[in-house]
Amino acid sequence: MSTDATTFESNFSAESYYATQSPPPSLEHDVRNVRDFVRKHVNAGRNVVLVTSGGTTVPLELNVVRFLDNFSAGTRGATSAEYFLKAGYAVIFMHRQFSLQPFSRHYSHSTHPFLDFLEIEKDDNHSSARINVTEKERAPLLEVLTAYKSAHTAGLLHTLNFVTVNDYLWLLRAVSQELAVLGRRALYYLAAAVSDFFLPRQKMSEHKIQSGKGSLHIEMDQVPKILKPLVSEWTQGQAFIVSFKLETDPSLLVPKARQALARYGHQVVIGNDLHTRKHQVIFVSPSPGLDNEYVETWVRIDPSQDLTKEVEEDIVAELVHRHRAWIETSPTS
Ligand code: PAZ
Repeated sequence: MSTDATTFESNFSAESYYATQSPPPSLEHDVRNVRDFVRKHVNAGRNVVLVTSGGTTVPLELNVVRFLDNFSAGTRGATSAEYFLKAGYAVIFMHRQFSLQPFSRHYSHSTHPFLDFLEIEKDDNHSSARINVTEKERAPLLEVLTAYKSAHTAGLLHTLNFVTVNDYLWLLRAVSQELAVLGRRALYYLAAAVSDFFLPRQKMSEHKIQSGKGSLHIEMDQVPKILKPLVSEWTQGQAFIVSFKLETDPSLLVPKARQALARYGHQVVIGNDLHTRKHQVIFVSPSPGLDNEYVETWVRIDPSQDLTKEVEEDIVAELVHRHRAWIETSPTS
């Protein structure tokens, strides 16, 4: 570990985080592209959603060999992005590099490899060959491909990627500053699984941590709670903000969601349990006009009834409805 580790201030506010941790090298370039995307959709009068998706890593070394990671595959974010596009939103899809993406998620290399549904048709003298899609796969592929091409042709989907929790924090702040021009028409759908702990660069070993000295002790710092400045400073209380809360003990979902709403003052926390997250979630939101009162609504699907139904379809439909109401209650609308 570096020598100034003992003297380094380690209780991070959002402000001290950004003052001491370095931005990713691609930040300026990413922000310019987001600005162009946002400008185009502001001019078109379209609502824009920022979907964050996938897990962040926590590097243990500056020349990174080892890092901590989490389970998230990015299914929630990638699936939801498709439903937001269907609902007419322009989507900024900010995702963990190599995690699932809208449209291509249907052809994941591990669960549905595309080579398995292509077939080779040789001509009679075997001098040339054509590639066909198998009969069974043709209709679903056509549907996915049509939606994909139409989103891209219309410039409705912009993707950005992150790897580390540091990349994520810098990108989120920068993107939110670009989205501020949308006021109430911006929706935040924060489905990424973001690490709660990290190792500040001032405490990291420059080179690969060496073995041979017995067990390894690493003390991590808490990642600052950036929902607070996101809600009150970066979006100035205008945007409709939805955060997710994952737990493995289902009895914690509602109290933790309420606590987050009371602390950060945003609109919705969607609670989900690790094992049932693909079939049910709970929406927790402040009760209108009543301090410290909350409304809880379950959104559930029954996979035994319909294997193709995705819970994200109902989550997004409910949020689109709430976001519309939020825009309509604007003092200037
Ligand atoms: O990416 P995935 O579909 O495998 O999982 C989605 C999820 C559980 C990461 C997401 O729904 C969520 O709860 N995100 C926030 C996690 C948290 O920081 O509590």
